[in-house]
Amino acid sequence: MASDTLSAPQNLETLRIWGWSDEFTEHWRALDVATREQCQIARIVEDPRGAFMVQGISHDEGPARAEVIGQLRKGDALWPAVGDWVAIDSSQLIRKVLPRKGLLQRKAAGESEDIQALAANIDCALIVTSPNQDLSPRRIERMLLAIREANATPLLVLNKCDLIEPTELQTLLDDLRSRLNQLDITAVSALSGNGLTELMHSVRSLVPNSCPTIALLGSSGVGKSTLTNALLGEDAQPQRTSSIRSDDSKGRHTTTGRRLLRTPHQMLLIDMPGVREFQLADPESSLESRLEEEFSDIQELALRCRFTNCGHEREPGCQIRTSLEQGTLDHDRVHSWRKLLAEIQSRRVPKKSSPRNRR
Ligand SMILES: Nc1nc2c(ncn2[C@@H]2O[C@H](COP(=O)(O)OP(=O)(O)OP(=O)(O)O)[C@@H](O)[C@H]2O)c(=O)[nH]1
Ligand SMILES: [Mg+2]
Ligand SMILES: [Zn+2]
Repeated sequence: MASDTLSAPQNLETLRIWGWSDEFTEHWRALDVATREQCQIARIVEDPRGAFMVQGISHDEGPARAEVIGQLRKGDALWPAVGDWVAIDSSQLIRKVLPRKGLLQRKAAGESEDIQALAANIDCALIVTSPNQDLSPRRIERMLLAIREANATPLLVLNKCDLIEPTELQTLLDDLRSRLNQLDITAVSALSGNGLTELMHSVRSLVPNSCPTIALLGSSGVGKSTLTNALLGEDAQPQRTSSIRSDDSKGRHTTTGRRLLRTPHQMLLIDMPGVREFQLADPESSLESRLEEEFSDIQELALRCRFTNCGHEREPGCQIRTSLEQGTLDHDRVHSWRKLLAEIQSRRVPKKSSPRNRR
């Protein structure tokens, strides 16, 4: 497509290497004429305190600094997040945020009800974990719901596989696959480079975009930045990494901001700070359907229980209980499903239906 059809004074190829795709062309065309005449398109690649760094305007230069115009602070205009496409004027002011493909978000840690935007317009999210105390299927399941809600494809990356024996690794992978309903899992060692080619193949086969945007999500110390550096190659300026604590294997929260970076293999990576807690932030209504998708195995069984209001405890003809007894369904997985369902439904204000109703 020629750049004039975009009616933006810039090269479409430069935008494409930063992840631009045709759906955003539609969004750009839908903006008012004044914005399109006075602005260029750029992508937010970093959001240091009080400012934004953008890319996509010029092919050769590094990121440019931008600020947000006052009007964006009012009303319900979208506030930029890393990964967003924005309209930026000649004074480097961000005038508008283009509609998103999706937003990865969570409830901010602690007591606050604030919602924290993690990354916008991602195609894929790597949930990075490692075979030590960090490994938590429960946390992975929460992240899965948020990733699906962001319209992105999840992939579990089991990093630091150099630290365990091959037979132990195989058992762990088998357990995780059965626990997480056949989720795509790739075992890698960011340190030795093992598994990285397979990881890139998996991403390519799961995500159709020619230049996908991939967020790295996981606790501090699992090796997100080490993995980012390995995928960026030697020519890139590396992300800082640091050793985990020897007493409890916890990370030191080395990465403090989100950064979108280009790899030599036409991929865009967003390295993120470690998240320990992952509280869901999306509306209850959409999360409930994500839960149904994510736990479709359990959902299908529940539909075949004798009673439509089966509580899956002691009711006769309960397919979930039968599968648990036969060992074809994982106890922890059912427990997680119940907990997440209760958590999502408890947000419903006012409470209309009990969790026992089928739909
Ligand atoms: N043995 C081994 N160590 C690894 C591997 N990947 C990362 N590490 C080490 O794990 C430690 C933490 O790595 P980081 O990349 O800083 O972890 P992070 O996930 O970015 O952590 P935060 O930025 O704090 O969220 C470092 O000492 C790395 O060298 C791996 O594949 N094998
Ligand atoms: Mg890091
Ligand atoms: Zn039942």
